[in-house]
Amino acid sequence: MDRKKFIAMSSLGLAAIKWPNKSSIINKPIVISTWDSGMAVNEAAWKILSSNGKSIDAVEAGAIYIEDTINCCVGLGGYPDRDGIVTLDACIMDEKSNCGSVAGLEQIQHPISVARKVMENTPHIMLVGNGALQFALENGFKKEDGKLSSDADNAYKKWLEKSDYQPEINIENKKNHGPFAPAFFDDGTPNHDTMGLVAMDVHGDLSGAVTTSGMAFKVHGRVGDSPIIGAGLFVDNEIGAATSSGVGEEVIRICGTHTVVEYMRQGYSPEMACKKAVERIVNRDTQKASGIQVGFLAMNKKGEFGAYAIQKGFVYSVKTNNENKIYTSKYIL
Ligand code: SD4
Repeated sequence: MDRKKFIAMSSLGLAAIKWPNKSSIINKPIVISTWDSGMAVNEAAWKILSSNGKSIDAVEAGAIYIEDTINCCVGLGGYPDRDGIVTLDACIMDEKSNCGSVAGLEQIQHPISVARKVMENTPHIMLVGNGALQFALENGFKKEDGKLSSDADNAYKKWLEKSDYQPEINIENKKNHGPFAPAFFDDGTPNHDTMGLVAMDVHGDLSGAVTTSGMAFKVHGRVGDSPIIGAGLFVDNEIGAATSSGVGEEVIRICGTHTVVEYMRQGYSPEMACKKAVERIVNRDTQKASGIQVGFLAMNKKGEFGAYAIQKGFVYSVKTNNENKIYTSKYIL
């Protein structure tokens, strides 16, 4: 930085912020992902990262892995909407701010790969519903039969008994939830597991991916934060990247992951940046926040990582050269 610019920044109180340069990168490659299910996702991504591959390929591989796994909230094995239809949301973003997204996609095994094709093969960013399906089929994806997995079928039948419309998710701590928030489904399955992951490769480049079936038993057509760039995922290769899990509406309201990255740009650590974003949600309506969960997970350009949630129970997985480990997020309420 030249002297003039330094003095100008000092007078604005900005001199304390130091941007990492290549030599200060301390932790690469690295992949971080939401929830404990992220351990296996990290391993899938690591195969690419550890052989000097690109972070965009690593995050896609991680997302593909979980889309192939029976999981209440990801992929075709996920829980359906209130009409009994599984609708999938996914997005992907690379180090050049290229991004692609699909929402409300039905009967396609790998929405993350369709999102990547949107990124690479179209001038657009987001395709939804039938248009996304048509695009997937045109690009060689196979239409699956649309049957629910047996887990999802059982959960849906149970839900139909009452058909209570309670669009709440991610409250892992039963005692703490609000008046209308189910902590777990009746069979004991926790009501969470959207997969968001962020990776930095050996070249120091950041990418991220998110894949989900979204909120269980939602209104048909409802789209959450997960496929929305700046809400469920944001990557700025100069600064860092972030992803989210929880009640998507609250994340969208504050452009959650973009907000987290902007806090990192101001010099906050990943954990503090996530905390500041969570505080925005909590401070806006504390009573409402006491009944819901939102968690943010972030990494900066040095490979430092951190998370914060509204409530107890948000965990995340981190894979580096030294470890693949589950961390517990701090929380506000
Ligand atoms: C959504 N954020 O559709 C997602 C749900 C989620 O773990 O994160 N579940 O609002």
